[in-house]
Amino acid sequence: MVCKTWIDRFSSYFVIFCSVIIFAQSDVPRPRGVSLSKASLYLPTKDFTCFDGTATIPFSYVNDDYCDCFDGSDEPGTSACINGVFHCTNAGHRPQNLPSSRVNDGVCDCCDGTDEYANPTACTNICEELGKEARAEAQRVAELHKAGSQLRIDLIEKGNKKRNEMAEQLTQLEKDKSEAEKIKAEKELLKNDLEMKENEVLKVYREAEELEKQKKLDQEKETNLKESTEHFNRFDSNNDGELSIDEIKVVNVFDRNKDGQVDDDEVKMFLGGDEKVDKDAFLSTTWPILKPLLMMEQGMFKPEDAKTDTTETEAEENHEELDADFEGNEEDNSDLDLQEEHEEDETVSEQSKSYNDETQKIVDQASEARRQYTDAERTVREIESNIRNIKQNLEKDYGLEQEFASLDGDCFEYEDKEYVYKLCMFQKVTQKSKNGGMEVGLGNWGEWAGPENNKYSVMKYTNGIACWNGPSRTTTVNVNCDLETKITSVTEPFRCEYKMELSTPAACDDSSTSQEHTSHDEL
Ligand code: MAN
Repeated sequence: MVCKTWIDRFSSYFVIFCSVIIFAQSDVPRPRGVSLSKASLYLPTKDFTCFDGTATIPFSYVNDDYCDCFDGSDEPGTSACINGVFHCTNAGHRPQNLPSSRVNDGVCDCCDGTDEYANPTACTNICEELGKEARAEAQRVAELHKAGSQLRIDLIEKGNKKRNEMAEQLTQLEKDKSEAEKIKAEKELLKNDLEMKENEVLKVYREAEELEKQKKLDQEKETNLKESTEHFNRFDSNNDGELSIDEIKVVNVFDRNKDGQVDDDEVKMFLGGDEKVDKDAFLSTTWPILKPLLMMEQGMFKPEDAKTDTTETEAEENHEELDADFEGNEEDNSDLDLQEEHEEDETVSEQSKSYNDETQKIVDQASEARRQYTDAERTVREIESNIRNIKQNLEKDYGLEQEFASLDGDCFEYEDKEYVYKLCMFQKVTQKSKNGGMEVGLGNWGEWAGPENNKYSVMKYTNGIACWNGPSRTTTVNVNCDLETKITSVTEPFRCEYKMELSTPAACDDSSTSQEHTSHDEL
């Protein structure tokens, strides 16, 4: 409770004289700053009780320029309370409630000038003029809504038609789906049956193929063993069953740094760091490394990355070097022979895949059954996807009377100096720079977000492309009544938060404007 002293009270007498007892110009007498609806709470014949119920004071304390009530209700006509509310009647225009701090502050806030009563000449009453303008504007809006609501009815009709069609399509698709599923099941049975037969007839081919493969592997192993033993024996010049560094040094391929001689270190690298290698270790460890090097030297094998680097001349030179290193070089051509042999083998095995007439017939039938099954499966998937889309659309909120339904998918563009914006109704909003570059998503259809009494006046598009170092972009679309559907402005009031004004007859509603009018009392 505000503490009041007699001195304070005394200092306010002058103001009491001018403002407390003065009654507002209106049919119903009430203290200054009090609205018609609250007049009954200020009765001069009774003590005044603060609105919050915390105190009851003599009526003479009302508007005495001293704040007695916590809620400021005892000072509606002065600026004594920081939370006081001053009401101006504004006869001829709209009434207004102001923070009472604006009372007698030298600024005319109310069109009737009553907030500046301490200086009666400061403000001119312009309520009639403003009221006239406001009424003309209200009239224009009402007429617009009236004309637009005719178009809105058309949109409602279109919307309902579209939804009915979608519902019919859905029924048809459900039927198609069960038909397609039946076909799919039949095709699956047929496919399984033919695949079983195919498996049966191909078994003998597969087994032959396996055998062939195994035979080839065994042959390769044997050739490799023969080849590696031959090389080992050739290098083992003292026939002691071990290859020493000196014995191996004659093999020029070990000269990895190409300085014209094979160093001990270069050889050791191939011997896994040892001074010598016995036959077993040579076969299992050294030979697998050595063989590709030999082949490379002979120009029969090149690693992927070296293929483009090695010129023919180099390969020839290397070959010659290698020839000089060994005696009995004819035997070294065995690698080349082996490769040619291998190629022929492959051709033979490919050819062996051609089946006899009876088998080929079954393979063809199974392939056809597989193709038909895949088609049937795809058809079911496509129908299911159409059903999902239609269901999604049918669940969308297109307004109280489906007035927005026919606009779903319609796109509208708006250009400013820098960007072209595109709104695709109930889908997405995008932005494209006029200087080129990718389209930027400013949000996907989210929900209606207007106030409780006007839900369909605001659309929200959310989860657009993330803002650099920030949240994802969002767009708020304010939906206004007009005779044509178009975007009238786009702004970005905060970074990556876009605001669009969309006008459309779908938002023209006769009843909403009449509601608006009746909500302003005391005009
Ligand atoms: C782009 C546009 C702008 C946005 C910035 C944020 O330039 O999408 O609208 O403000 O990115 O970095």
